[in-house]
Amino acid sequence: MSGLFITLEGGEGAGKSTQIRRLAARLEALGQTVVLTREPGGSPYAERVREAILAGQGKPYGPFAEALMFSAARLDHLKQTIRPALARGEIVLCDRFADSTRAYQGALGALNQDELLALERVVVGETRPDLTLILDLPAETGLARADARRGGGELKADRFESENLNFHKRLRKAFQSIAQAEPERCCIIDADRDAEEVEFAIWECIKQKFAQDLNIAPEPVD
Ligand code: T5A
Repeated sequence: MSGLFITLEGGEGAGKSTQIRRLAARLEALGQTVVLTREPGGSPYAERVREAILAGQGKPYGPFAEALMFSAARLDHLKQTIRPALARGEIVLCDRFADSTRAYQGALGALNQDELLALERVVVGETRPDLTLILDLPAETGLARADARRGGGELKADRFESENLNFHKRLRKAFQSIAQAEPERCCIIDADRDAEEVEFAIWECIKQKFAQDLNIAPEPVD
């Protein structure tokens, strides 16, 4: 018995947290057991690593060292949370996963992509997502949303939010390239519209991909 592993990816403020909750509710309404989790984080050890990374503690050591920190957290998250849930036949919805390392640490530059992919193979092994939803929107829009959520400057931007606009533009391109390179696994969702419309687009994608697994009745034809 093996469940489904679905990841949500995208730049800052893309709406992943908003959409992952909506998707979970729709799947639960079908009677599915859903595990909602996130990266970095998703297990007690990985949550501690998250705090350190987002506070910028890895930054002085460079992007590859940060990739190693994300990977250490991911190893534990896979072992403690993701693999056991999949083995129980549950649906794992994960807010960010290995594509974020490819995109973010890649976009920071000066990293050998082959080395990053080799690291991913070692850490992730066979536990690859069945589907990755990439929420795509202009970097400026995502950053404005993230800023508004922080109260327009009342709270400090975290380690990656505070990178410059060019970084966030490179990031968007990096996610688009991942989707182009792996169309079987990835579905690009236009996230620059109302949350309801984004939710609908995500659900269309889920139905297309998993109608049989989820026992979703086909749409009536007019
Ligand atoms: N990272 C992570 C790496 O560098 N490498 C890695 O390997 C991994 C795993 C994680 C950081 O770590 C980096 C990436 C990140 O910088 P985080 O706090 O988890 O940090 O940050 P994010 O994943 O970016 O989460 P955010 O909360 O910033 O963005 P979300 O989840 O995409 O957006 P969400 O849903 O919280 O929405 C943001 C705001 O916009 C509103 C929401 O209400 C909210 O206020 N909103 C909308 N507004 C208008 N229209 C819509 N359609 C909207 N949808 C949501």
